[in-house]
Amino acid sequence: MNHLNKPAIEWRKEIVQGSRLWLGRAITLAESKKKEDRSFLTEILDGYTGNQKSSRIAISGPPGVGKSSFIEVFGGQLAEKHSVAVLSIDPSSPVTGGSILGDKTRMEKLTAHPNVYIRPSPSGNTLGGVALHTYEVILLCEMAGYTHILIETVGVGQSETSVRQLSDHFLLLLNAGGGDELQGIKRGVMELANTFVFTKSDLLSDAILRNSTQDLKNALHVLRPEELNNIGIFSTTVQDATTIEAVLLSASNAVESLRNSGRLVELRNNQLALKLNQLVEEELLNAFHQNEAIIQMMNQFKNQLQNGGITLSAAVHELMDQIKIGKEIK
Ligand SMILES: Nc1nc2c(ncn2[C@@H]2O[C@H](COP(=O)(O)OP(=O)(O)OP(=O)(O)O)[C@@H](O)[C@H]2O)c(=O)[nH]1
Ligand SMILES: [Mg+2]
Repeated sequence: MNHLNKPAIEWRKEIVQGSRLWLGRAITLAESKKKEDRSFLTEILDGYTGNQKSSRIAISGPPGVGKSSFIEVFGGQLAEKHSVAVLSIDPSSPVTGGSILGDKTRMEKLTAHPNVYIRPSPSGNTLGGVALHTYEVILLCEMAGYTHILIETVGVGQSETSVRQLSDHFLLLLNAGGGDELQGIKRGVMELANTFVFTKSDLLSDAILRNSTQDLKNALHVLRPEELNNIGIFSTTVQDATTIEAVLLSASNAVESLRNSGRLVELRNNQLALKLNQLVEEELLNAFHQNEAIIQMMNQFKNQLQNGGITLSAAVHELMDQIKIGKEIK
């Protein structure tokens, strides 16, 4: 197949040689909903499963906590020795225009750095969709020679799980505060992160930072007692390059130790299996809810349930029968 008059193998050559133009075009294919684009991408990726020597680091946290500002410094330090791709995804909002503009100004130096490739992802997709195309975007970036992939995502509960499944290391940025800041963070997210970073420490007193750190340690002591020694906890500000470097070292060491023990391959393979499950479930659910016959039956049952015309279990069984007899759930 030809796309833009170029066979897939030529696209791949361009990408491997580091052409940002063709990398960008391939990423657009990954983000496309068109079937022919997706299958052309399969041809480009043909057999490529990523770089086993790369590091994929997710950086998540609540809106405005300072993710992009942190990445500007953290990514800049990485870029001194490595080539870095920064992917920002925002599954929570249907419009990313604002945050893309924000990121451009907050990652000014990084944007101009020759070793750095920055790509904001359009959102408005389903979470699974974001996870799928981001995974393919990671592969494309690695194919293009980027060895460090930073994935920024706004933490909105579910999105962290999705992004965790794409990364080797999960950095969670947190607001320190009056002591109740941890309550806003879901327990599940606390269980996902490898490194915790309180941001904007320049705006806070030492006492507040100490209390927040202690609260976090207490929570982790209950939730993850055996891992406590492997979890990094930091307080920093964008002006504090030394601490950000310490965060970088801690994250890099963690990924290296995974790699050296062989657990990185295992982790990535498990992630792929999980993603397959997640995506199939999501596709099934979408297909179910978009199916005309199902929609009609659901509406009919809703009425019948209200006036006792059908029992709940009978309604469920009839809907399931509709699937079993294979009436296209496309
Ligand atoms: N004082 C201070 N302000 C900071 C620091 N880090 C970030 N900020 C400010 O906090 C605001 C939000 O920063 P961003 O880096 O855009 O935060 P974000 O988490 O990427 O935001 P979204 O992507 O919109 O969720 C900006 O006005 C930054 O200038 C810091 O260390 N100290
Ligand atoms: Mg941001």
